[in-house]
Amino acid sequence: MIKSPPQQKTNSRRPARNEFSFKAGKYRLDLGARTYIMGVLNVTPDSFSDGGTFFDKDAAVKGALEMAKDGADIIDIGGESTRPGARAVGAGEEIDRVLPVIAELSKKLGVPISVDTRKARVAEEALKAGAAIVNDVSALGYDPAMGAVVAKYGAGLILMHMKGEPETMQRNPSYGDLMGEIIESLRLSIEKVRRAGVADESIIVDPGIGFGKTVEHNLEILRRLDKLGELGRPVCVGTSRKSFIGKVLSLDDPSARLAGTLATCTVAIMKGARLLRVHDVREVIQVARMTENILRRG
Ligand code: HH2
Repeated sequence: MIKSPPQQKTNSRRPARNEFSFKAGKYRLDLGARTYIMGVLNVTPDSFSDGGTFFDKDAAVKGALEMAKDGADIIDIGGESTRPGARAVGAGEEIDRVLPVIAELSKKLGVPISVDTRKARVAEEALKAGAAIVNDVSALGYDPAMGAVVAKYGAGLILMHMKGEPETMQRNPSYGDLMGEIIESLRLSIEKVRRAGVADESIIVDPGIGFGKTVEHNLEILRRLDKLGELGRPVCVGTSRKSFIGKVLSLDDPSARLAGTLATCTVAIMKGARLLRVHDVREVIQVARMTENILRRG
């Protein structure tokens, strides 16, 4: 029988309990109680894993409702692929893709909707239509107006680290001190959004697996994820089906990377992650509950 797990004890500095409380619009999530799961829904023709699957509005709505039924705590909706080499999409086109889906889901879903965008205009339209969280993979690096929009709506904000731009970020990325540079960059982003009026309790940080990182960098981030505890905010991780898993396991097809994804999720939870961004909601929830039970009994 699954009982609710206690606090995990794996962060190098143990954050205070209120550091796990996440406020996003009308929602308050207690990320200290258990690992939260964010289902990925890309309303795009070209995302690396689910591209095309949810490009049709009805398919997207159905997919999101299924993920929620499977137990997803948040649905993350994106209208622009940020995979390496992806073509950038204009704000108008991105809005046309995500808005109808968010508008319909906000009436039907009982869990918060997150919009995966780097553009303040897209974020504002999504928040008006009922989204509660903005997932900015550029951590305000792309559009400095993002902080003010998030503050205006009292939304939640995921700040993700990315080195460079999606088009070129995988051309030989290098770091002197990988974790130190990620933490410093996220610290500056936190300061920026604070100045824009975003409350600390509405901020989550993410090391940005695969965004300007080699296979070795991604593996090291997972090994040393607990270092991010220094930032005093909950940590989100998105490893799901990503190419570093394909490279380690020699699997070209992203949908064949489930077992590898589950291994990365287990390690991420052990190293303090509070939110996992995944395609395979049902399977990852089982991994999360199992891992939490082991940690509690350890
Ligand atoms: N990864 C992707 C997109 N958004 N957001 C956060 N916070 N963390 C991540 O690791 C992350 C993210 C890339 O994956 P995906 O959306 O599945 O593919 P694509 O960018 O091709 O749409």
